[in-house]
Amino acid sequence: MISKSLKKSTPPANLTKLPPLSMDADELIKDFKRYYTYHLGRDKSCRLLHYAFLALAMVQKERLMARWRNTRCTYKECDSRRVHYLSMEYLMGRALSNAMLNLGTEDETIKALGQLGMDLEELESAELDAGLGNGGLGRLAACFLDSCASLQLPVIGYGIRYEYGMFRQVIKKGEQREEPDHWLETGNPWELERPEYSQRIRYGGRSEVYADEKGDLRHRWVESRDVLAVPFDVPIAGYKNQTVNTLRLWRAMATQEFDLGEFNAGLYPESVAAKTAAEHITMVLYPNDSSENGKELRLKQQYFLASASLKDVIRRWVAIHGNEFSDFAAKNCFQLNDTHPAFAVPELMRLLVDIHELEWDEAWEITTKCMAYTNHTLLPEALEKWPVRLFKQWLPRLLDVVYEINGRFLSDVAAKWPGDTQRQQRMSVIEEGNDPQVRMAYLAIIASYSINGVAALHSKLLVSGLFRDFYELWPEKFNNKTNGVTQRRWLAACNPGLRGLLDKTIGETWCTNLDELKKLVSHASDSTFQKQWQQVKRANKQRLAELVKTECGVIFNPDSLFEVQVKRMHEYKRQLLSALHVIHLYDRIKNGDINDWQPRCILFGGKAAPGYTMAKSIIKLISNIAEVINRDSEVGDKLKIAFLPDYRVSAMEMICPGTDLSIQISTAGKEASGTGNMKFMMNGALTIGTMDGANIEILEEVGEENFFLFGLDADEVTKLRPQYNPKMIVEQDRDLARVMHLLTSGHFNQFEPGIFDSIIDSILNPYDQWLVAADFRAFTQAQQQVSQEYQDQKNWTQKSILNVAYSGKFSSDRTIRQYNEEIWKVPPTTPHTSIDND
Ligand code: 26Q
Repeated sequence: MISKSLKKSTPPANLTKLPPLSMDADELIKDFKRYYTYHLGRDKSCRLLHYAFLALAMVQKERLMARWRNTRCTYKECDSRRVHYLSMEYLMGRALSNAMLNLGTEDETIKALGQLGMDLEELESAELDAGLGNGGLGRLAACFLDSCASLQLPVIGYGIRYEYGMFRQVIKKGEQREEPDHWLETGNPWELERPEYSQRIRYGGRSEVYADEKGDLRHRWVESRDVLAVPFDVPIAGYKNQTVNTLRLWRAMATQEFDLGEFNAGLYPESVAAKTAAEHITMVLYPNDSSENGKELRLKQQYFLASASLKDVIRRWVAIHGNEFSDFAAKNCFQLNDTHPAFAVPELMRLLVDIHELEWDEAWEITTKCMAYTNHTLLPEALEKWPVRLFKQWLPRLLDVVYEINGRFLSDVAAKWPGDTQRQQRMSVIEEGNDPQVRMAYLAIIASYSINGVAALHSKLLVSGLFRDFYELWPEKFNNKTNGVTQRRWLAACNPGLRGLLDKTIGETWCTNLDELKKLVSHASDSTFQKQWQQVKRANKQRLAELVKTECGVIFNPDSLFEVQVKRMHEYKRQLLSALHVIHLYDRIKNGDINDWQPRCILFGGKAAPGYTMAKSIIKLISNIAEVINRDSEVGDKLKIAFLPDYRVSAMEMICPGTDLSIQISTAGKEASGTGNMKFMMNGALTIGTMDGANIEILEEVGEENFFLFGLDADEVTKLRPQYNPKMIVEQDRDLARVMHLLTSGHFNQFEPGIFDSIIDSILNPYDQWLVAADFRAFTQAQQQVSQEYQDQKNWTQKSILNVAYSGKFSSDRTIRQYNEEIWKVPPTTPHTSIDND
């Protein structure tokens, strides 16, 4: 087995030197052929593109290896302070084009493939997306890793290697079907298995008190059923800078006891079943992007990530420092990507106190100096809670630790606010009731030295709302870090046309300093430059139209306005408001109200959590509306609607370069930040949006004249709620009344009676949390303004240029610099280039 065959040995001296490989086309060809023929065993007759992709990926990965190793060795040598980014999700998408961009091997690779008679784009499209995430939070983690490597920061990502990533969405008869995403089936050329660093993870059993040799009372976790965590490393290359950081993904495997204990007893099927159960832990990503409470397997996954990662860090620590932990917090920081990895708090306490025998106070001092927590939601119902009973069943010793943390914390609260028992109850980590719950956010807050939101408004609302009591106790812990996205993937790689124009106009430095885009301001009204800009956009729209044609069978005319709303399906994001507007446009066409009509192609896309009925109904509604509109010859090119199936990272790479208008219309105060909004802006789309999340900061950067702002703001939303009367709004708005009439008359569900009743009810319900009807009028007016402005192409192009020019703030490089300056404080470290030994 693994452990026996991997006993430590000294590698022969000539294996420890890793000279960098040549990046020339000729060498690339040689290596490509070698992989294709000798490793993969294919020949010319093999028409499967996938093997050619695999060979090319391995050629690139080989070229990352020396840098990867040098980076690791340098961090070790310098004993650098490090950041451990803990996240249940990494939405990496494809890696090939990114690796080539960052290595700087693009041109030579294109040359090499040309000589082999192959097309790079075609090979790139053979790569499956690594879809190990749901949406914003997972993609943010991926952008952050890119920025950390590009800024040469010693940051390691820890996550889970799900066998099945985010489900594939298929649309059948307008409805979402989920299909499993077995992304590893065809092999993952990027990962490197590291069984030598496996860890044991405990579950179940019980917590026991015993007296140690000195007679001191200690705790231990006994009779547990253990599972192995095996790391798989993925290289994260910085942009042309020698740094290659690591994303370490854990896979669950059965321990050897599974074999020994039960096999010997002759219980073959039972033991195989037990083995499978252990390996189930990392089988599948939970496909909901707001918490699904109380699922046992999810709890096991979260603890698996936290425990394996901490043990890995402590393993490395002990190898250098032995059992001396006084410097641990100075050298280590854990950034918790939401509360999903918050089991790290009691787990670190357990490891320090039970295993490494530190005093509680000392361990707590360390823990509270190295934990930092990022919150990503304002929806109170999305704050994670775990039933105490599940905690007790699977993590018995951790529950003791949580009670101890809470007890000590509550006595501090009592000391500060004597007699305020209500406050103690409000702030307790344990929510009392028939089925008491552990409030994970409170646990994370109590243990963290930094707590941040992800956009200015979000951070402000956190301290005045959800976390107010904690802000009163520790105002200094709370801060904001407005999200960003990496311009390497979201501009340079996905929009080669615009990249070329930018390089030619303002030079290439924007790739590492996005503020350089400001230099575009002086070109914004130059008509020659505008023409070039329009040509780039036009070609990107053409590409997008081809995608829509193949995926949806709908013809988009690139001369019309391309309006796009792609994101997870969620009521607060209000795809429904867009749908109502579409119905309104259709109604106008049918009524001949088409003076100065601006033709539009409207693209929707996004996955609904499999159990989220309302979100699924909205997909069905959009599909049915599209059916009716697209086949109506009277509508023709004036309006086209498509729902793109299986929205994912690689789809967005085609979508955002070809978009004119980005739809960002969440109910104010609900979208923590949004990051799609930033990708669209960076690619020259104008935004129609509410005062929510990072929209506010986009508006601030680009100016009101270059943004279509509409709707209630967060304060107005709060004030309106108690007196909200959607029926009256409908009655008093002729257009909305007609839209509602079309819906209620069954115009979009002629042979499917009643299927949209729940949607109609939700709009008319005075308790509609998302206030869809309230913003209809303002949205329609802002859209009318869009149509008018689009008709003046010179004016629109200028605004498009200015949107890109002012998008510098939304680089994740800026975000990461702020995390580093204000929270992490790790020095950038340049890898040595000629290290011999590990
Ligand atoms: C929790 C428990 C059990 C099962 C699932 C979950 C779960 C999984 C994913 C809860 C939440 C998520 C994802 C949340 C998310 O993506 N939030 C988004 O984060 C972005 C990055 O900060 C923001 O831009 C978005 O505004 C926010 O919605």
